[in-house]
Amino acid sequence: MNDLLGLPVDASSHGHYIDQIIVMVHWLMAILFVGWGTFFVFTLVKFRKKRNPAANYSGVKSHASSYAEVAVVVFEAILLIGFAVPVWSNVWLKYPDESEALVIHVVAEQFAWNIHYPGPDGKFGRRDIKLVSAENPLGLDREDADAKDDIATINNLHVPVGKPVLVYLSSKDVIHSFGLPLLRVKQDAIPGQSIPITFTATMTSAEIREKLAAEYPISAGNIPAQLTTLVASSEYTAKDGAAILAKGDPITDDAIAKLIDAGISTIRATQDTPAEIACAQLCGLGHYRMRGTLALDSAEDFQKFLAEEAAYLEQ
Ligand SMILES: [Cu+2]
Repeated sequence: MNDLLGLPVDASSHGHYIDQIIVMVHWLMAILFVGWGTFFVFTLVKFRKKRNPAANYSGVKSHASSYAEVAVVVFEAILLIGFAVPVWSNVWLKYPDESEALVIHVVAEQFAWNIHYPGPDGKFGRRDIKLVSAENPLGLDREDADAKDDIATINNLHVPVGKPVLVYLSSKDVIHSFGLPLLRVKQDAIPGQSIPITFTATMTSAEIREKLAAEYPISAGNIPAQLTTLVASSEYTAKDGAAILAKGDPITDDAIAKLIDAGISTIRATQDTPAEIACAQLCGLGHYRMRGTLALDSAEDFQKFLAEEAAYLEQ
């Protein structure tokens, strides 16, 4: 059913709950669509002009449509009270203890995501609105002892797989919405509020890339248009052994020409950054470019990311 609805890969521990509700809501909509559509056609035929030349001012006597409406309300109440509310309390209200989770502050602005990690000391440094500038979008006070090791990135969120993440979400200007489609996370970011949201990733970006990889046929004059937006998911070499594409290389027109020359007729390709942060609120003219990359790292890769950022900080 998830494939039928075109839902993206589910890379979080709670995603199946959300998907289950999406599927149920779609079933309800399908039943309503078929039911009301049939009723509409039925009335068109039954009350056609030929058979009913004069208008009937007394109206419908049957209660069938009232019963149908009551049934819809009952079904919706079951969805809401029986499924949506329990999922809400199970998924979003079960915040992990901060000692067991990776705590991250995310501050939205027009049109970027500022990500703030506490650094090795685990303490977030002071932020001051007076210090906000183009170089310091978070307004982080680097003089503060807790801020010295803090890591700040823009549009680049890394989280380790298998560890609960607790995000405190806020906004500097207007209402944005922090959307992580592959993790089934969506939460409005509201100026003046710090809203906690939690999730645990279950798949690394590399695993998702592997899952999304597909074979694309290539031949002279017949190149799938989306191919040049993807990256290679296998290695390809020419007949003389020269490398054409390594795993993860962007697929260029030039590379495709070389592959065809080498007699290769299909290429395995995938998305480079399958997971992203999307703003799900129309937050201004630049809304369309408010997207960040979300890297789902193995524990080692996440430590590597932190070490790289720490080294960058020392410079
Ligand atoms: Cu936005």
